Amino acid sequence: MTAYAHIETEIRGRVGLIRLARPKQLNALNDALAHEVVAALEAFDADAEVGAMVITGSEKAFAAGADIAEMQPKSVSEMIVEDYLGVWDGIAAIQKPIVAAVRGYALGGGCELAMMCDFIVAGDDARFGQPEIKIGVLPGIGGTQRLARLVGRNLAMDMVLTGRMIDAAEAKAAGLVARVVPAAETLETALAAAETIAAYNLPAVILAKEAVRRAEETTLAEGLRFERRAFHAAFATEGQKEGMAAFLEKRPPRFSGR
Ligand code: DAK
Repeated sequence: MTAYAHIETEIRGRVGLIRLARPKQLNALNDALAHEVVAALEAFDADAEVGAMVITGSEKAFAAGADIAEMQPKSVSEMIVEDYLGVWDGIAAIQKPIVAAVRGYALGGGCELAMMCDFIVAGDDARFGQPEIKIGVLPGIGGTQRLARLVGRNLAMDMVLTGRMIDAAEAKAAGLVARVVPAAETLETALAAAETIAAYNLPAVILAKEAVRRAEETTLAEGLRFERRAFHAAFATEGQKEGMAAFLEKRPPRFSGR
């Protein structure tokens, strides 16, 4: 497995696990770490032994945001020419589902990274925020767009304009996270969810992820048309025949991944 400097990766069962590993900086997202996370996701996406991924951080912080020390001296020309942190756009091209397991702080780019994942499992000690306004800027990798779509304009404006953090319970009530669990169970819950996903018919999983993602980007009519065609396409997979036959024969399915 590739050696990384700022993250740790491993495969557990059929799940590719990525742990952000800059604990002293509360997993602040520097440029090198961003490249490593996207490279690791791409490697897992291409690995037939992996069916889903989990991204996690430490107990204290999923990630406290982009690395302020790295960012502070940058000129606008550098930001534009380097496309600083633009590498995160690569997550949108990952086909297999990604679950975020969040404990502690998920702030700024950390909250944005969690939102780029397909769903969030939060420990009851998780705290989410977009505090960029406090350091003179604004969210830059989706914090104004994904947050507003997930929680609505009122709470998004509150968080983005005041920098207020919300706790796991408020995040759950607002629809930012899928599940809240006791803090110590966060990673195992996310891994179990990912393992469940990884056991299903992979082409159907990929189509299902893509169809739900469409809901954020298109009209209802277009989204429904896409869903219908994706549903039809599932009938070209071995997994559809196997899954339905297994149900009728009252036995567990054995999916081939094709
Ligand atoms: N960057 C760099 N270092 C950080 C950091 C960060 N975001 N957050 C924490 N650290 C470092 C601290 O400086 C400290 O380092 P030492 O002093 O030990 O050397 C260490 O981590 C421990 O932090 P604290 O001592 O502050 O710990 P506390 O428990 O007292 O406080 C905290 C925890 C999370 C409340 C606090 O650390 C904090 O407020 N951190 C900053 C949170 C923040 O403002 N996050 C947003 C960052 S801006 C872009 C797209 C996106 C972005 C940028 C560009 N483009 C497309 C171009 C995103 C921007 C952001 O995310």
